[in-house]
This record gives sequence, structure tokens and C-alpha cells, in this order.
Amino acid sequence: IGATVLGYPRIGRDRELKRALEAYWAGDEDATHLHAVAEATRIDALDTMTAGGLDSVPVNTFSWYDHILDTSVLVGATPERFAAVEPSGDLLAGFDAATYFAMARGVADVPPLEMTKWFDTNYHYLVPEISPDTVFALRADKPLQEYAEASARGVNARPVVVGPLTFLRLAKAADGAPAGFDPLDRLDDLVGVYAELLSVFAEAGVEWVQLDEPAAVLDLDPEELSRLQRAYERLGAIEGRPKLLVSTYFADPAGALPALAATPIDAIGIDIVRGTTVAGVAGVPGIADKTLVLGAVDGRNVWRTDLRRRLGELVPFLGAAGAIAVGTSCSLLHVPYDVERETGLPEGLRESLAFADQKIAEVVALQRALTHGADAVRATLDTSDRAAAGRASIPGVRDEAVRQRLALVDTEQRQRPARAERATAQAERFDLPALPTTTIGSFPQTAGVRAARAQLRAGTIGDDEYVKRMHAEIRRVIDLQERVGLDVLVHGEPERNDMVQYFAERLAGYAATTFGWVQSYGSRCVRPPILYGDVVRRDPITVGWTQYASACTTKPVKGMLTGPVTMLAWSFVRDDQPRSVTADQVALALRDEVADLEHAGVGIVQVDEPALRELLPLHVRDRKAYLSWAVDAFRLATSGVATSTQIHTHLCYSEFGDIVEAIDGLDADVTSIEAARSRMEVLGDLTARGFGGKVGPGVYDIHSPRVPEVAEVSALLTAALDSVPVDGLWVNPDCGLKTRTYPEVEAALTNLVAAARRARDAL
Ligand code: THG
Ligand code: ZN
Repeated sequence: IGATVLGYPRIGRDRELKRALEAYWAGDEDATHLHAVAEATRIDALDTMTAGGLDSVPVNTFSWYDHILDTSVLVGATPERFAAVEPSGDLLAGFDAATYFAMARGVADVPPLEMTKWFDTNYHYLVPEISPDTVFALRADKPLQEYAEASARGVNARPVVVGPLTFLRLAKAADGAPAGFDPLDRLDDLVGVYAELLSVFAEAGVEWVQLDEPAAVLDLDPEELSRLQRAYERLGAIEGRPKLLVSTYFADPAGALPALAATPIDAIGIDIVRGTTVAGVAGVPGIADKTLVLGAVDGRNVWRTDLRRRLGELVPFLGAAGAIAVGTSCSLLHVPYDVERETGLPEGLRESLAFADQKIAEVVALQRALTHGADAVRATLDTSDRAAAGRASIPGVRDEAVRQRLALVDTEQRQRPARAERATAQAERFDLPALPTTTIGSFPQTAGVRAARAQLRAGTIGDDEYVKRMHAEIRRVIDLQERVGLDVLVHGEPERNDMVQYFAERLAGYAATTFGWVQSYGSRCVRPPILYGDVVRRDPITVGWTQYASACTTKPVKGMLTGPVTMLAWSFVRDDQPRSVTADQVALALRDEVADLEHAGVGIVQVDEPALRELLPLHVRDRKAYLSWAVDAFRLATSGVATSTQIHTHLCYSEFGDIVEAIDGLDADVTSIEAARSRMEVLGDLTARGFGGKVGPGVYDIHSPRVPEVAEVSALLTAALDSVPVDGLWVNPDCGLKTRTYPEVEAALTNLVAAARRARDAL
């Protein structure tokens, strides 16, 4: 295989594909335009990877929306309800475009596939739905077309497809499947389709195929491991098949390695950035006959690889395997395209970074060094040495004051008085009714608000005008909340676009990129900031806005902050110190912000941790340590306040099974969670495990434009009161209201308050 990457960005260097998709969906452009833009991003990827010197180039890593959705299409697992979608007549590699995008986004009466996070990344995939009756059938047009497109350009192309174990492991049982049905029960049937796919590839002249099996790194049980082994024994046995690379990534695949090595596949991909060493590989029966594609260049982060050090880690593998090839740790989907364009970074930082294009060069250099010796790439290694040595002296990487402060932090600074004591003091202070009503923080982002931010950035309006417009919006949000009768108000966050970006731009130690977009889902992208140095908050960030809102009302206004774990999860984080230290630095900055809010008279502060669960390690054995530092950082941020100051937190999901104790450990006074879609089932989980704080289970599903009726909200409140004592229950929507419209929000909140009042009257 030689030098390779496991995948490449696909949204376009200037998000061309995003714009083309949105124009197509809006009906402003036709399919011809979408196809032209899609082709241009694929050709750019092929040309860049080829010119960069890769020996083997991945294809079928493009997607119009999501590569797991593409796999559902590939194997014929389109749920039946999409048969009701009116075909558009436009085709995406032979598949109807309207049906494809309905699976992604839904249409009236046909809900889309569920979306969830891809392992521990910030990428979201569309969950396949599998039932005992799913009729798998191969539809290989897309990978074949992309292979042909690359081959026609003389590219040594390697089709990449999500493997059968991962596909089924990430799938959910379709509605109506019998209780106890596990999508993995269909593995044998599905492998039949993959067998056919391999034959089709062979006919097309494909030499190597990459089957992605990140699920192989999970803690699989013996039954799952033997299913994995059987699947690859079968695929490996196919006569005349292309060579097979099974790539694992995101964690150490130790558990699955013997199963994979025992099969006739040709190569195994291993992510050595996440810690697999030669000791974990050498001696595994069968491994000496395999090619190992070693993920030596980090596909999840943006730091330049210390090539000499990494080379030292690669060399010992030469004796352990049949052959070794150098790759990225995972697809480059998770990093931006090109750091050379980032001319606005702090002094010295760019030289320490590598985005996708730079990572291609790193892989090529490592492969050359392995094949021809370090001298063959001496100049490259020297440059890498200088960058590695220079990183510590980038201005802002070290701030001695922060380090000293952190060194003096003791457990008392992470500890508040007992919950009961706080509850009493807070009840006296706030005089709230039973079942208090509030929102999660953000209100609709109007065109006016977005225009004001853009104009401030462009310099067409000044600070005074900007503040005036934001104040007008805050006043309108406060008026709306008073009108509908909410009890605890918010300022609505008109000044924030992406909350992580907003705080990062105001904290030393963080840098923002200009073109560093990364796909989050479909056409949606984020621009993760780069946390490169010690984190320092120089001035208050949110106090002015919250104070203004407080002055507009006699009701309590809640301050809104983003927690330390989320500030890490949605950024590219320095890898030169443990994340726990970095999280504590962010926590200290937040602690100061919380203190300033408190001094300004803000008695309720919400610190959101929507990403707490996302960073949960894939191996169960690593989870305790993670949750311990994550909880500690939150507590450091929030424990500096008076007993009568009320701390809220918000978590954006409803599956708490693994982390209830940790959520309890955050020790917030009030925790709001998603619950409407699961009809409050999640509360059983919480209370069964002795969750201590007050809870605000969402009673309004903000992910849908539907306005819930009073009776619906009432029913949810009644269900909630089955598990939560009446003095422990808050009433709020599921999540922020940023993506909704004002008419929807006002109607929904009016009904929410009406339902809360009815429930109070009935007490
Ligand atoms: N911020 C960050 N990461 C996130 C979320 C977030 N990850 C999880 C979840 N929320 C992802 N959700 C979204 C929702 C909307 C958008 C991106 C991720 C989005 N992005 C704009 C777009 O693509 O048009 C660009 C935003 C911008 O201009 O900055 O709409 O909230 N960090
Ligand atoms: Zn949320």
C-alpha cells in the first residue's frame, strides 16, 4: 500500500459543497450544478493526494451528506417509509436524490434517519435502521463511479467502504422489530452483499479495498468477536477478490486483533496515535503475515507530527509484521484542508500545525524514511525537529501565573456546601413557584442579529451601534419571556454564533482559524478553535449582556456559560500536556467569569456541558479517569459561589446510562436534559441511580418546528412527576431555541407555561 491516508475532507476548501447542497435544497440550483461542484471537490482531493506523493489514494470517501447513509444505500438498507417519497428524477450515483436527502433530512410525514455522534468525534452520522426483514441488495454505483473517475486520471485508487461489523454495530433495530432483535444478527446476510461487492470490485480492476471497522476497537464480547472473525474469514476466502485492508481506528484494537489476524485478510490498519505499541501487536498469531497500515499521523488533531519521534515508534514494527505502510490515524475528515491559508494565526503557531494537506506530506516523509532510511528525508526531519523544539516558545504557550494558580488549587475549591443547605438558601432568595419555568439559553438567531455581527466584523458598523442593536434584541427577548410568563429569564445570546467559538475568541490561549471548517453533519460545519496555550481570561466576557438583561426585568436572569469539557471537546486541543490540566485552566477562567456575574448581582448561572458524553473513552477501562477529571473541572468552574447562588447545567442528550454518577458528581443545583422525544423515559434512569439534584427534563422538543399543545406538555409533566419529587422538578424546553423562529417559540413557551400553571394548581 505504501504511504496513504484513510480519507480526505469533502466539503470543499471554501465549503463549496455545503453551498451547492443548500442551493439545491432551496431549489435555487439544479442537479447539474450540484454534480459539477461535487465533482470538483473530488477531483481536487484526487489531485492533491496524488501530487502530495501518496502511493495509494482512497476513493468513495466523498459523500453528498454522510458516508454511513451512503453505506445504507450501498447495501440496500433504505427503510420502507422512504418509498412514500416522491422521486425527484435527479440521481446521485444511480440513487434518487429526493429519497437520499429525505433519509437525511426528512420530508413532511416521513421522518429522517436518526442522527448521532460518530464514536468520540464531533461528526454526526445517520443511524441505519435494520429489521429482521431488511432485504440487503448491493447497489455499488457510487464506489464504482468514484473508482472509475480516479482510475481514468491514472490514480492508484483504493475504494473505502464502512465494514459490515461497524455498519450493523452502529445501526438500530427498526421500529417494529421484535424485542431482543440485534442488528448484528443480520451479519451473515450482510456479509453476502459485501462478498458480492468484492467480486464487483475485482471485475472493475480494483487492487486494494479498505473496509473501515472502527467498531472493532470497542469492548466487544466474545460472541461479537467471533462474528467479526467469521465475517472476515468469509470475505477473505472469496476467489479472485481484491486485497483487503481492514482499518481500525480511534483506539487500541487489542481485543479484536487476534480475531482479525486469524483471517485471510491482507492488511490491518492500526491507530498508533491512540497508543497501540509494538508490544501489543508482536506475536499475535497471524500478524507476521499481514501488512500493517500504521496510523502514525493524527487525523483527529491539527498538530504537526514530531517526525523523528514517530519514526522511532514505527521502526520496531518492521520486525513484527509482514510489511508496514504509513497512514493517518483515521480519515482526515476531522481536520481542515490547508494550514498554509491561515495567515492570521498568532506568531509562530502556524509552523507547529498540520492540516490535511500537510498531513499528506508527513505520511509520505515517514514512508520514505522507513523505506530508504532517515537520510533520504533529512531536510524534512530537520524542519520537523525545529518545529518540535520551537513549539514551547510560541508566545502564550506558558503563562506562569496561571500555572501557579492551578498548582495551588485544593479540593475545597471544587466543593460546595451540601445540596440541601443550598436548596434552602436558594429557595429563600428566589421565591420561585413550584415547577419553575425557564429556557436553556439561546433564542432565535434572526437575520438582523446575524447581519449586525457580520457588519461589526466588516467594520461597516461601530461598537456603539452593535451594542445598541444587541440591546434591542435582548430587550425584545426579555419582553417575550415576561409576556409568556416564564419564571427565570435569559438574555437570549444574540451576540453568540457558535458558543465555543465565542468564548474561545475571548480567552488567551485560543486561536481562531479563517478557513478551518470541518464537517459536523450534512452541509453543516464548525470551525473548531485551536487551544494552543495556557488559558487566561483577561476581562469579563458575558457580564455586560447579562447585566443589561437584568436591568430590563424584575425577574431573575440566568447567566450562560459553556463548561470546560465542552470547550475542549469542540476545539483542537494542545497535546503537550494532559487534557485534565487544560480543562482545569479553562475552569479557572470560567470560575472568574462566574464570580464576576455573581458580583454583578446575577444569582443564577448555567454552565453547559453538552459534550460531556462525547469525550467518553471508547474503552470502558478508561472512563473512570476521564469522568473524574471532567467532573473536577466543572466543579472548579462552579464551586466558588455563595450558597444562595444557583448553578444550573444543561446536557444535550438523553442517554445517561453510563454517566449518571458523573452527572450527579457535577453537583449542579439544577440539571436540564433532553427528554421530550423519549417521553421522559430517561428520568427512570436518573432516579433509579439516586440522582440528587433538581432536574429540568425537556418538555418541548425543539428539534422539530412543531408547537406542542398544552395537553401534550401536561402529559409529559405528569409522567415526569412519576419519577421526580415535585420540589425537584423544573419545566423547560429540551435545548436552546437558536434554530427555531420567534412565532414558534412564543407559541410553544406560552403552552409550556400554561401546562406548568395547571400542574401547580393541581398540586
Ligand atoms: N458547536 C460546536 N460543535 C457542535 C455544536 C455546536 N457539535 C455538536 C452540535 N453542536 C453540532 N451541531 C451543529 C449545528 C449547526 C451548525 C453546526 C453544528 C451550523 N454551522 C454553520 C453552517 O454550517 O452553516 C456555520 C456556523 C458558523 O458560521 O460559525 O449551522 O453548537 N462547535
Ligand atoms: Zn442542548
